[in-house]
Amino acid sequence: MNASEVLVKALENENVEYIFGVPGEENIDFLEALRKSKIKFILARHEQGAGFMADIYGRLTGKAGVCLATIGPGATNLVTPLSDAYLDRVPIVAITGQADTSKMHKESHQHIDVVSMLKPITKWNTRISRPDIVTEAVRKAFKVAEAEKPGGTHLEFPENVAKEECINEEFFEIRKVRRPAPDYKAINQAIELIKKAKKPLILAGNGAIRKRATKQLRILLEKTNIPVCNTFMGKGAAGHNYSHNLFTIGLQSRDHVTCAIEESDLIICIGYDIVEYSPQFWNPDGKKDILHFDFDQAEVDYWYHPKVEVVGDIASSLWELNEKIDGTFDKSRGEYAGKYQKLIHDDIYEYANDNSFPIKPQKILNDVREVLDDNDILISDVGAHKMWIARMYTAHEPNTCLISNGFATMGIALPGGIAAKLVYPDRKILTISGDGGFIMNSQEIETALRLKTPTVNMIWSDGTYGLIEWKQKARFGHTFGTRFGNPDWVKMAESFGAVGIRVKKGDDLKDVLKKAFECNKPVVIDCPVDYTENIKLTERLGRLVCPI
Ligand SMILES: Cc1ncc(C[n+]2csc(CCOP(=O)(O)OP(=O)(O)O)c2C)c(N)n1
Repeated sequence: MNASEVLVKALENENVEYIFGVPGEENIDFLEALRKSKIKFILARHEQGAGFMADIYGRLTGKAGVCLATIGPGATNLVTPLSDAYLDRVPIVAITGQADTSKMHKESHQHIDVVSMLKPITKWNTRISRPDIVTEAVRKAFKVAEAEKPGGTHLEFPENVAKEECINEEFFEIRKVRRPAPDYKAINQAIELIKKAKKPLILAGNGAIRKRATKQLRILLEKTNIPVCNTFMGKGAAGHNYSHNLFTIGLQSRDHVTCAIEESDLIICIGYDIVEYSPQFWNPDGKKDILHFDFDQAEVDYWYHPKVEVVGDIASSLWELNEKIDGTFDKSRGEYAGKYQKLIHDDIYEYANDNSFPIKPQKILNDVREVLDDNDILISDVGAHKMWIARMYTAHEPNTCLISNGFATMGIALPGGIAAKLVYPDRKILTISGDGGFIMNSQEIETALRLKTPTVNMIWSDGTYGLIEWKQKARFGHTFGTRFGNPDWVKMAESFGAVGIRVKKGDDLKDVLKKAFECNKPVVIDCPVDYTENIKLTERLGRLVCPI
């Protein structure tokens, strides 16, 4: 076999199902080997689209999503998805072509130093400089990408190496590595802190929905009745019906859930990543008692200085905690959260029957929630709509509301939806984007059509970069540099061969959504949104007096 064939076999050995990518001259040997493989090559229309597909695949499966690009401009287009994987802790492996190794010491067509370029945004990367290191490099790329905390890795595959004969065709047996369990002293200290607290509160982050942590978290909640809130990326960690669920924290302004934090005397952070939402917002004087459960030690941060750190596999840590918490635990200590839960609940359903047009964000999300089942998947893009989705959309299960919130990149939703449909063909997949973010990767509508992945893609159209206007209005009282024109979304969808639907009335949306999911084709829904609600929310929350 040549090195390309060995690389493909090594990827098969890792149980890779899909490679998302855009080819180039420098990887035609690899493609030729891939042609004969059972791995499906998903041709994307932009490397960024391919990278985001790999990203959502990684989030949903816990297995590294694989993306492919060529030398130079192909590789640079992967910078955004790899950065997203880096800060959102998503396992992906990127493979890029490269010039002949005999040309790397001098100026050469399309050659830039891609390994150096991607180093700061990957957990590990290397050049496959000789055919006989392929199998080791591939095993390491997957092992590192999938280990906690997950992230991206990158393999550069120069075109001359790709054709060379390979003498090493030994493939690794994939062996599971157990994650370390926590130190028993740390668990005992954690129990002491929890027992002493009068008003404990759990903050569940991104790590609380990975590696089976959710199951143990839910047992803990049942045993203790401790109130829980989650970050954008921790949505679904606690069930919607949990009696002390305070839902999502993360809008930077004051909110009902931050009042609960203010009242609480112990914040139990589970898989919380400060990259997602700075502790400065919820612990402004740095005085809160914090208990940290995570795969890694806590970052050093003035506003996040835990009293105790329980470091190790989160599911094991919570399991140990659950084993040691007995029937004497006073379950009434969560009752203080009831008043906040009512306020949050009232907010979520305030406009459930509002038929005004353009439609209020709250009403859109009520309708979406009614149409989607518990296990269906909503993927959010980034913008004002993301803030509303995070605050108002109630997720019942982990990984059913996906939000890029560490890197927070626009353009992820539409390509991400395609990957979600490949992973879960029987679930309804809805993406919601702003009109700014949607157009950034709208070329992937063609990919969805070609693959026959019938996702429904809703655009909240307002002709502006809504989130930026929201921030400008709050800070300066006016807007600048944010307005743009839109194509006719319905005609655009139709020109691709997809279905385009425009929402025309406030009471139309539920039917439109139901019809869209029955089409069995990719659908684009143009939904005019009433973003006057944005600044109203900021002002209302600004006036909020905590009922402590
Ligand atoms: C790739 C990228 N570019 C720029 C930004 C900064 N940004 C964050 S939200 C936003 C506006 C999004 O506008 P739109 O997609 O129309 O959604 P809306 O806010 O109107 O809901 C911008 C420009 C970003 N997060 N990602």
